[in-house]
Amino acid sequence: MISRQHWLGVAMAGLGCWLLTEACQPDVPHIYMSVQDYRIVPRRVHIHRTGPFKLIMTNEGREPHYIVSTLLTHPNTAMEQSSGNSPQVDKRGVRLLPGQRAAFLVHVPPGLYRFRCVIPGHRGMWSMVLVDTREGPSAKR
Ligand SMILES: [Cu+2]
Repeated sequence: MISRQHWLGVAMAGLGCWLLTEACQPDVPHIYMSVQDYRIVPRRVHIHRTGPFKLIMTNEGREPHYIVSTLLTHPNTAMEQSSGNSPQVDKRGVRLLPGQRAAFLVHVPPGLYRFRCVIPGHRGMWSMVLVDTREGPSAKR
């Protein structure tokens, strides 16, 4: 049985890491999502992992996009603060201006998490992330 004190230590270690740099957690896999006019690449991401991962979204288009997802708004998802021009996060998701990048540290329960852009006329912009409990080779095509 794990003591409460141990859990607190783990939580504080995690927080310390979080406040320092991302280099602190070199084993955390990075998932890159390219937000374009008017699609999200890749369409599907399959993560075989129970631990945290990092999701990095970049608006590579010329239009602003507003990506909503329950993964982005989950209590165990935190956006990294960057200096300067930070993307705007709200209760639905993230607004990304052209060229903006948002990095999230994600530790969500297994499930299928959908992403879509809710700006009128941007219907083709969707993607999904499947978080699987089984550890194993990643990237199902
Ligand atoms: Cu859009």
